[in-house]
Amino acid sequence: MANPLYDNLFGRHAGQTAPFLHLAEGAVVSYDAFLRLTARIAHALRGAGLAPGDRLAAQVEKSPEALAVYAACVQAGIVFLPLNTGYTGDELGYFVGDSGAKVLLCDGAKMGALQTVADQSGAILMTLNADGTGTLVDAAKDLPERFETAARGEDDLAAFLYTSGTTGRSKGAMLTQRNLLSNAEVLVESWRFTRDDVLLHALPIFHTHGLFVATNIILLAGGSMIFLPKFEQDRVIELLPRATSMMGVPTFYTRLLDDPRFTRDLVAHMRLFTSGSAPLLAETHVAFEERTGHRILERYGMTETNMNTSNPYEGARRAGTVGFPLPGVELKITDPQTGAEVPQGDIGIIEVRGPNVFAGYWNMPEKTAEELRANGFFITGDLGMIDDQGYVQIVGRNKDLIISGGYNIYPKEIELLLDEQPGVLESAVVGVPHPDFGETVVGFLVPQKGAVLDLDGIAGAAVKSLARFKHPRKLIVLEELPRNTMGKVQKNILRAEYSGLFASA
Ligand code: MCA
Ligand code: AMP
Repeated sequence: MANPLYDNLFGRHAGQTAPFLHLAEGAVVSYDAFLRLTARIAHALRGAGLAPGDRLAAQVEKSPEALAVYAACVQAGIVFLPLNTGYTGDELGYFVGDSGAKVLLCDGAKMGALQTVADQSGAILMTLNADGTGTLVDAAKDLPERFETAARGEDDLAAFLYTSGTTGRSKGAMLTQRNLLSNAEVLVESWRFTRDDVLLHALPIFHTHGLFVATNIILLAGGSMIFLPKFEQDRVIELLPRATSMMGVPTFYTRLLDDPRFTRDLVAHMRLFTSGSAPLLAETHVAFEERTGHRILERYGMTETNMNTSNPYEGARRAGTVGFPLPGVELKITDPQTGAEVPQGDIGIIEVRGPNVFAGYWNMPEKTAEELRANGFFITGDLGMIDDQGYVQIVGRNKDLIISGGYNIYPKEIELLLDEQPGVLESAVVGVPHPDFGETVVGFLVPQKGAVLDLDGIAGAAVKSLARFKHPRKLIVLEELPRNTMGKVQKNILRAEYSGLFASA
């Protein structure tokens, strides 16, 4: 029976002994071994009561088994919901409850803390540890190595990815099989991936970039990945000579450029470096070319839309631009007030339409209607323009969003927490430039009249509730927040005034 995503990414490799994953110390997982593991896990998930359309939430470290859980979900028709390993129990409780996940898969070390989260939403708790052990793998151990692939159509849901919202409530972006497959097909073609490619994979696999862009491309092309648990500079430098291609967020490239071992010779054989998830500074692009002779290929995407635009594989990769709309993707720039298309060269909101664009936000029809027009165009919230040669440039954001090391942070979520703290009258959270993470979080606090703020206590409250990457790296007390005549907080003034805070961090 048909299941387009499984059949095209996974099923077609059945029986193939070619390498899929290269692990530490020379270990290799072949396609065949990976698919047999996948089938066993699919049986175990079915045995745990998961039927097609049910959700599985996973907060697990990167491992071949974790990737096989994704594959098993696709094969069994289960909606895969990967979660950042940094999320706290509080954050997780929302995702599991909102999505109605039937299974919460977590690291064994977190079991104690997460049992309550699972119980509160009636989910079954299963474990998968970084070393590939755990109750899920135990349950899968003796199960059959063939699984009858669940029949799914292109409009069926394959994954939920939660993205934070401007109101502080995260939204589950519903991604269909068509969204994922069409984008992978276009990217394989556009970036010329083949079975000869060996991708150095150092991204996390709980986001679009590492899971769908990197992994789905390699699966479709039949290539292999050097599968690192995370971006670890020494390992990356050591293994680059064995790779043909690498995908990264800008922080990967600035860190590599800071390393004298990262030389032209080291990467002379490489075919492709791509960058995305956050703006790549033009100066990084230029420095990278001067050092290596390679021009990084920058592309632009979103959780809700997968990849939208890309610089060309052949042709000029222009620093400071994200290239052209990908084949099948329509892109226009519109006036934020009227929604009308603006003349070429003018700045406005980037809107996109195509098979890559998601099916809406889970259980949030109003939010979906606000951002996804009836005519199929998605309002990205990014500000951009199309230059005279057709290249798209992102010039800013019409949404209050901070991107730190490729992770999105919505200030509202942090402000809500800061506002609740003893003695705080109000707060504002902004992103300021950071040499390593691109941007980082700074919290401004206005005390209630006569109150003296306990900044350590406030920082502690953030630690308890929010993932580490969202913690304000600095809390600053102000007498009042700058406001315009309409009373709106002028975050641009705070950003400008404190832009040098981490200049030499
Ligand atoms: C780790 N920390 C961070 C971040 N990562 N803080 C802020 N921002 C971050 N991104 C914390 C750590 O917990 C640690 O805390 C401290 O900062 C320094 O850690 P360090 O060891 O330097 O960090 P790291 O573990 O090396 O991680 C940095 C990283 C990682 C390699 C840049 O964040 C990463 O892999 N980012 C990629 C994100 C990504 O894949 N985004 C794609 C989203 P402490 O000091 O307390 O220990 S998908 C997307 O955006 C769209 C669709 C797209 O277009 O792709
Ligand atoms: P996410 O919600 O994690 O999928 O992040 C999507 C956001 O990341 C986009 O709306 C952009 O603001 C930003 N983004 C992704 N790629 C780029 C890029 N190449 N340049 C600038 N911003 C980017």
